Amino acid sequence: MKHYYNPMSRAVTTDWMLRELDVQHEQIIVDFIGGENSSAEFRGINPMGKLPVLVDGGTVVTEVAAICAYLADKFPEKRLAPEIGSVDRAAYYRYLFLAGNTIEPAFSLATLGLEHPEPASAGWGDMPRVLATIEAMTPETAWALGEQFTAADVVFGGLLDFSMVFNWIDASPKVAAYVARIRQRPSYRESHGAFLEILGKK
Ligand SMILES: N[C@@H](CCC(=O)N[C@@H](CS)C(=O)NCC(=O)O)C(=O)O
Repeated sequence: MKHYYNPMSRAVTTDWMLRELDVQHEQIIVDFIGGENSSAEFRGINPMGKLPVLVDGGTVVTEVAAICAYLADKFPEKRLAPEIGSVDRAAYYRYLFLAGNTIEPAFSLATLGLEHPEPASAGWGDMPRVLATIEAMTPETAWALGEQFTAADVVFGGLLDFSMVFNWIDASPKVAAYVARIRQRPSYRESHGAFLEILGKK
């Protein structure tokens, strides 16, 4: 498997997932600041020109949540996804899709001081609703699905962590405590070390 990565990108999250799984892969650094992601070769792999990308044989997977979900299913023995068809699987999908579909666009607009003029038609609604949903879905203890840490924590917890690092949210005590548990994980510490150091937050 090839993982197209840069330590100052969302690929830090998929790197964390790969470390949680402890599986062999080739890490290919793409200098997107220098424009390497605009090359014909890279656009041939991901027309969005974005990181991260996972290439597994002839299969290309893009989008943080899709990569994490794909990896969790590829290595079921690592127990980073609940069983297909289980009750937990439904909650798992919610966490995975909420991050990219709802939290990210809402936060991206909010960091620019913008709000969608029609929250009822914007898929992500508005910030008060997004923050209320984050609060409701953040676990009081342990992980998103209970005692079992899963890819839902990598995706949802990873995004909350980014949000705190970049001061996008004023985290509630419950969210701050969940993110603190995330930050204790050895794989998180390995994957986020360079990123936090560059930002001067280590
Ligand atoms: N929705 C994508 C977002 C990926 C993304 O925006 N990646 C940024 C780095 S964090 C990127 O590659 N930017 C380069 C560009 O768009 O030119 C995902 O979840 O993977």
